[in-house]
Amino acid sequence: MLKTVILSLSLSLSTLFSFSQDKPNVVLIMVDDMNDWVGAFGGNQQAITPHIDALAEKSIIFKNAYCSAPLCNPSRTSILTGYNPSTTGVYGNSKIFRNIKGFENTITLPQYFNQYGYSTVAAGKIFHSPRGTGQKPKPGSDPGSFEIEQKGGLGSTYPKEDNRFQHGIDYSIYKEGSHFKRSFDWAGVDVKGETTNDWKSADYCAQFLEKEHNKPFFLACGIFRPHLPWYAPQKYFDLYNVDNIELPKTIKTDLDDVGPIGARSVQKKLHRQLVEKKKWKEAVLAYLANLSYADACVGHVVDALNKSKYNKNTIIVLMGDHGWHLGEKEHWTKQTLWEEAAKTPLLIFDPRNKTKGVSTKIVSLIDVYPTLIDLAGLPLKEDLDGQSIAKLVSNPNTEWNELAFTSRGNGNHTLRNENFRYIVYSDDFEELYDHRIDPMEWHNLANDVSQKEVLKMFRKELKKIVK
Ligand SMILES: [Ca+2]
Ligand SMILES: [Ca+2]
Repeated sequence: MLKTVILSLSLSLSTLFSFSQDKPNVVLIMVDDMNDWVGAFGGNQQAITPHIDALAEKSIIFKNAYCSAPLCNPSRTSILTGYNPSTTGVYGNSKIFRNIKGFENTITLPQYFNQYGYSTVAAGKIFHSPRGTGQKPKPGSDPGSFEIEQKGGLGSTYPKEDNRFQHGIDYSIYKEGSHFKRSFDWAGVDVKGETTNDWKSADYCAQFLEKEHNKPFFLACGIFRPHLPWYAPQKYFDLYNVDNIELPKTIKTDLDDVGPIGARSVQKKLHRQLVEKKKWKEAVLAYLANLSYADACVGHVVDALNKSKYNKNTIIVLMGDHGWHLGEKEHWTKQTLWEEAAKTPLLIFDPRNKTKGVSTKIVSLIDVYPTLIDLAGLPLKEDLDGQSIAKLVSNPNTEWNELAFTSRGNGNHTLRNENFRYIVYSDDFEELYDHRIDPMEWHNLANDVSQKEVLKMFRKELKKIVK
C-alpha cells in the first residue's frame, strides 16, 4: 500500500516536474490571402471549411483580428518582426527589412524562439519574397530566420513538376482555366490533391510531427491558396454550385463618399469586367473552392498533430495575412483600408488551457509575436509594437479596449475599435464608419457633426502611434 502511494506520488511529481521543464511547441499556420469567409469566422455562410471549423471548436477564435498592412510583405514583415510598417518603413512588397538602417539585426519571431532552445522549421510561404527594383529574388526573404526551410524558391515551395500551381510564373493552365484574365484566373484542376504544392507543404509539416524531436519546436506552415491564381483540385470546385452562389452585399453609391486615394485603390475596371462577363459568381465560387482546398491542407497538419505525441503540449496559431475584397466597394483583391481587406481570421489553440470560445475584442496580427512569447513562458521582448493577448486566450471576454492599426503606404492609416473604423489618407481625407449599424462600411460619417468627439479621439490615438 505504502509502496503504491510512494510510487504514484513520485510518478505525479515526475509528471509535474517534466511538465514544468517542457516548453510548449508552437505550430504556426499562415494561409495566404484568407479573409473571414471561413465557417467559424462567419464572414460567408457558404464557406465549406470543416477542418478549420473543427479546430476553432476547441480554440479561442478572434473574430475581430486585423492585419498591420493589407498586403503580403508588409503584413508578414510586421507579424514576424513584431514592428508596425510605420516603425520599419516596410509598406510595400519591394522592401526587405534587413536592408533598412536600424533593422539589420532584427530578431524575428522564429529567431527569438531559437534563442531559447527551440528548433525552428518552415514549409511554404511564411516570409514574403520581395522582388523590388534592384533586389534579386531570394529563397525566402529572410534566410536564416528558420534553421530549416523546405526547399523551394520565392520563399515557398514550387517544385518544377508542379508548374501549373506556380505563383505568377507559369500560367499554362490559363488555356483551360476561366479565360477571364491571365493574372486573375481560376480553374478546377484534374490532379490528385497530394501532388499539389500546398499539400506538399502541409505534408512536410505532418511528417515532421510524426517524428521524434528532442527539443521543443517552432514549426511554421505556409499555405499559398486562396492566393491567386485560383487553381485547386477539381473536387473543391465541385463542393459548390454556381447557381447557388450568393454575392457580397453592395450598394451602387458606395464609392460616392470615399476619399480620392481610397477611390483610386479600387479595381473598378476589373469589377466591371467581371460583372459584364457574368463572372462574379464564378469568381466567388473559385475563391471559396480555393479556401476549401486550403482548409484541407490545414486539416492535414492538424490531424497529424492530433495523432502525435505532441498533441497535449503544442500551441496552434492559425491566421491569414490580410483580408480580400470580392466585389465589395467594386473592389477585388486587397490593398485597401476597409474592413474586407483589413480583417482576417486569427485562432489560438493552447491545449494546456481548457477555455474555448469566441472573442470579439479588437486584436491585431502584430500581437502574435508577443502573445506566443507569453504563452511559451519566454522572457518579454520589450521593443515590440504589439502586445500579448494571452489574457484573452484565458478569458475571451476579459476587459480589453485596444485599437487595431492598419497602414497602406506611408500616410494612409486606419484604426478600428469595437464600434468604429476611422481612416485617414495622406491628403487628410477622413472616413468614419459605425459598425454597430453599418457593418459593410457604406456610410462615411466623417462629416457628421454628431461624430466630432469620436473623430477627435481617433486623431489623438493615431498621433500616439504614428509620430
Ligand atoms: Ca497575402
Ligand atoms: Ca460609401
